[in-house]
Amino acid sequence: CDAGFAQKCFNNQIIEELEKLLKIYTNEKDKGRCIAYRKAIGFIKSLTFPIRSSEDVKEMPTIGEKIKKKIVEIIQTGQLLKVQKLQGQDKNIAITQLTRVWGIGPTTAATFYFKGIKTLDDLKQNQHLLNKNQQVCLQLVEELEQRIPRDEATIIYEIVKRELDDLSGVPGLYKATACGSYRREKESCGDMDILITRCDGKIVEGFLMNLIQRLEGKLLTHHLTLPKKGEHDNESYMGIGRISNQGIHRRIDLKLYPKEQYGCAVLYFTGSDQYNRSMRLWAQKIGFSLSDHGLYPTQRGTHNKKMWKGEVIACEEEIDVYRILGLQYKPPKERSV
Ligand code: DCP
Ligand code: MG
Ligand code: MN
Repeated sequence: CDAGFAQKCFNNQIIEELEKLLKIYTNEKDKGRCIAYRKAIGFIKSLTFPIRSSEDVKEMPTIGEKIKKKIVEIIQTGQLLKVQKLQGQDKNIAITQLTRVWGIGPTTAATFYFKGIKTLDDLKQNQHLLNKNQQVCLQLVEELEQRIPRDEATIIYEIVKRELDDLSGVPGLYKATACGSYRREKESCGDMDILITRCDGKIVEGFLMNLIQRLEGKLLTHHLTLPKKGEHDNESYMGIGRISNQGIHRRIDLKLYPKEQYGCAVLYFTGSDQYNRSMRLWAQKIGFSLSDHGLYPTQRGTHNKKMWKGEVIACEEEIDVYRILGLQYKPPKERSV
């Protein structure tokens, strides 16, 4: 589990091994197994004692017989033969290699594999099959897969805030929040997820694009996706940047939300994804739907199908979401499970 997280984790070895299987089933888009494994992993993470014998596993709810057997195998042998077998398959080895490149997902990786492209070197020989972004990210793959130390992440955040204030001319008119693992107070981050809103509620079209242009040369080095024109109340950017010419290239996401959606957006991008999943389920249970774009009252019919969706409930801050959902506020640091 996470260092620095209040709750101790007693079954790391079991969780790690099951997560390896989950990863493979995710690549294979095996939805049924993914759901079963995610549930089981979530349950085991919540345990406050170490699993030591098959007796401990027997009575566990929401875990099926097959996964129970796997857990016993991990306690007895420290690993899963199934993981060894699947990880060793030619196709899975290739997918693991190819998906190291940002912009190459498991599906694209599988089509490359069937063309005989199995390694990063193979990709370099076949650049013509890659789009511009994939080419850039292939070039920078070793840099982009290094985690960002917290101090450097803070510098990136400060650079964005400074340009934001300079651009708007009124300090404090715009607010920026560094979300993701950074906000969960991790020691290092995979990327930067920075959210922005305008505090007086006004919407200025093209604002994010102006910010991006100012950040060129100061931070940003490559653009992956620019905000779309006409996306006036919600603009989104993905790119790459570094804090100096000697620095390591980092993945940076910037997103602009209207202030009545900001609480939901910050909540969503703070994560973790597992935490979001449980929050969404709770919202559904009590008649709401929750996403990064807002909290809505809903009515659902059979198969949980949405029958009716009401007006968005303004949530400028995370605390508004917690209050409306009748939940106690949880500090970001405790949301990593
Ligand atoms: N998110 C989600 N579901 C996804 C992807 C993302 O709920 N499929 C949310 C939760 C994540 C947040 O967005 O915490 C940011 O996504 P990241 O992939 O950047 O994840 P983290 O910032 O949590 O971790 P990392 O340190 O790897 O960037
Ligand atoms: Mg992140
Ligand atoms: Mn991100």
